Amino acid sequence: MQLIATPASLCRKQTPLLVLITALFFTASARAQTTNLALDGTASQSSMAFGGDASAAIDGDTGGVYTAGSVTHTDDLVDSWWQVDLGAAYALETLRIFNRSDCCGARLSNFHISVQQASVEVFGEDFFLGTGSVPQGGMLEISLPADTSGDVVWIGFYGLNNDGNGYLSLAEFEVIGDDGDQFTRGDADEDGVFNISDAIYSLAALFVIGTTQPSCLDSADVNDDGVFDVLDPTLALESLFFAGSPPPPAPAPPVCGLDPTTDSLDCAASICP
Ligand SMILES: [Ca+2]
Ligand SMILES: [Ca+2]
Ligand SMILES: [Ca+2]
Repeated sequence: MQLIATPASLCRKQTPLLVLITALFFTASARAQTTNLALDGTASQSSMAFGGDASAAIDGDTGGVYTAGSVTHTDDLVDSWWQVDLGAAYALETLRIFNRSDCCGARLSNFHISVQQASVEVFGEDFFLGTGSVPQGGMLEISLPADTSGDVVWIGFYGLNNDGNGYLSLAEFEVIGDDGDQFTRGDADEDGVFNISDAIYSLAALFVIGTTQPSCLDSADVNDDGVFDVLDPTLALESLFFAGSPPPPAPAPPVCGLDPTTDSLDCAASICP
């Protein structure tokens, strides 16, 4: 958490207006916790040969020596594919694909990567079409566009690989994304209800130096702009008391769910009731 505040010694001499101006710049942010979500997913592939189960790419071991037992292997068929189902939609940031290291590096080529949300592709890109490959023993890292949210990540050949066969092997496939803490947007005081107490709690956290900060800045970030500041309790009050004002963005009260955007705020833990 990064806090920006005027030293208390200066505050003592400030007029109320100056205190207010200072408080407008009193914001909090924290790096979102990301993790390899694939480790808790379910892997599958188009076929299997030589005992190379699909789950070998999500066992947390990037070792690429096939006989060590942590590398996948399809049969020699066209359009071989592998995928991991994350079990729910998560905000995703990075994919890392590790090639086997003991041989056959050229096989990991001529493929498409797809991130899907409810069976619809939300990100897709081709790699090494017709030439080149992920280096043998090497890794391909793909930075996903901001706000990519998906529940399935898929890799598959266009027919055959650049080595002229259908063998698809992965030493490991990492899907780096938000760790999946769940919260209700606006419920800054984490009591399970979105009401005026949340606005009061946020105003105190922002303006009264020394007050405990929200443990879930995502829930306090009412407008989901990635910053916790005076706009958030203001919009909370609008949403609560002005007819026609829009509800907070997802997960909007009373829903408790995942943050669909990859901002820099985070929860210390899930705060669902
Ligand atoms: Ca592995
Ligand atoms: Ca509340
Ligand atoms: Ca905000």
